[in-house]
Amino acid sequence: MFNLCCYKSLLCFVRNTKPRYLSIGRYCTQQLNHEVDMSYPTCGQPTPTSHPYLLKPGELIPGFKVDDFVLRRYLLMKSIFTSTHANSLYNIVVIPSAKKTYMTEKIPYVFRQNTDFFYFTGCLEPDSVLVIHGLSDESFKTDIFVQKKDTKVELWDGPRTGIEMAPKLFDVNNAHPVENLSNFLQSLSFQHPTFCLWYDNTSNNESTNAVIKHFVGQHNKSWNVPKQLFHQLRLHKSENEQAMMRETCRIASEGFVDTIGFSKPGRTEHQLFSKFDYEVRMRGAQILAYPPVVASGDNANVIHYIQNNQICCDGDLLLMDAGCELNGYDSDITRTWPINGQFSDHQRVLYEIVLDTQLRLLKLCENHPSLDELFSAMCTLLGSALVENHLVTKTCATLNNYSNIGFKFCPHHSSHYLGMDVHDCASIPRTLPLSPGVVFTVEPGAYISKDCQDARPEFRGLGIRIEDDILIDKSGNVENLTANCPKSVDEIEAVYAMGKEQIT
Ligand SMILES: [Mn+2]
Repeated sequence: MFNLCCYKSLLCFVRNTKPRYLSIGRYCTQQLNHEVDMSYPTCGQPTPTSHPYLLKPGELIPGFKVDDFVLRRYLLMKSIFTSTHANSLYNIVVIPSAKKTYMTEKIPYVFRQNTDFFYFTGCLEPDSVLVIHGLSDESFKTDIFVQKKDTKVELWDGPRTGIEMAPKLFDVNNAHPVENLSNFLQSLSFQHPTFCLWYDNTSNNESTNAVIKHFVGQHNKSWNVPKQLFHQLRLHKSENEQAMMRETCRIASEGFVDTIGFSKPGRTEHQLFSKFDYEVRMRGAQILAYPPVVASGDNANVIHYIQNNQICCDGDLLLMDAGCELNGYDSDITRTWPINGQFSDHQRVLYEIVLDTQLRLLKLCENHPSLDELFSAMCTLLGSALVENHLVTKTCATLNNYSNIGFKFCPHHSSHYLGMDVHDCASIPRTLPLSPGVVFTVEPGAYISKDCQDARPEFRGLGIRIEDDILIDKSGNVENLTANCPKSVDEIEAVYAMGKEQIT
């Protein structure tokens, strides 16, 4: 059989060199293994058979076996039956996938699976629906609704898993064509007239929304929204998830090292965006976790600046907030560095204030505060440091307390949960004390726009944020997942200088 690997070996033979294995650039050293489990035909997503370089035997998603998803469904049903105390009711949970969306006629946006659907199935296909239903957490059934095989469509869009393979691939009881969802729900309701429906109607899957609306209309019922139950499960990361969080954070940290080294006056913000994007993808990330903020000079004072269309000038700082998504898990890092590689005196003063605040917040994490408590600590710490270092005008310092001053100069929260979504588990309040398995960000900033009247003139036009991703491990210890991303003034200046040596 002739394939790329054989072709490479042939070339090596001709050139009398040692064979080099097909790799993702210089970053992937994993050899292709052709002795693979042939038990899966082509499916709608990578399998150990079709993509042995991505998936180990038995994995459904890199790093996760199908059992991980079965366990999550069990835990969901357990929390549903516990939450309702309704053991006599027949509970039906419907979770739709994301829909394909289009930029313009026939031109799709990059598909991203609905996070909850992905968490409970490991299925990467659009137009699918998961239904879990039963009388107790000991006896429930799982049905998945997927797109039927269709040779004509698959010729354009690539293979689908189909009805026949789906039960085996996702380890569910049955699979059905997605068109049968409505009839399936009807027949469940005839068998179990006292059913209780769980559905999150905030998804963009309009066809499933319509089926559910019609269904509850017919039965004159409403539904319960299970979002918070989903998020309670997703909030605490399993050991496998923690391992994936470490990886996504490692990749993004390395992307920052390369981007800092690549930056110099005259490069555009967009070029630095591209450098980061390139470096994380070369290391295996599928996409960026969000549109990065690459903000030079005063642009850093626009918190969600994503235009990224300015030239970086000598003497300015650059604030970059970027992260990647690896097998469904997101990193979220911010670093600020001088575009010419050397902090000026004023830049250094403000930078050290933000860094000192961030280090103090990381230390506080050892007491497992809530994210809101971290935020209020940030406001006070930052406000007092800005006043004590005389960055704030006298008028502003007399009229406000430390906490108000901190909030004036950093109008965003210090922290959010992090995981499969960047702002993960958004329905979970930030008032809960941190606990093992939770991942979150610590990201104080100080923003002094060029028009700011509350700061001394020499500090105007500076915007700084420093953001790390933190895990509370199973023993309750604080693990900084982005510890390898340069942060101190010395580290940043050294990484910048090292980058210049490498560029020829
Ligand atoms: Mn963040």
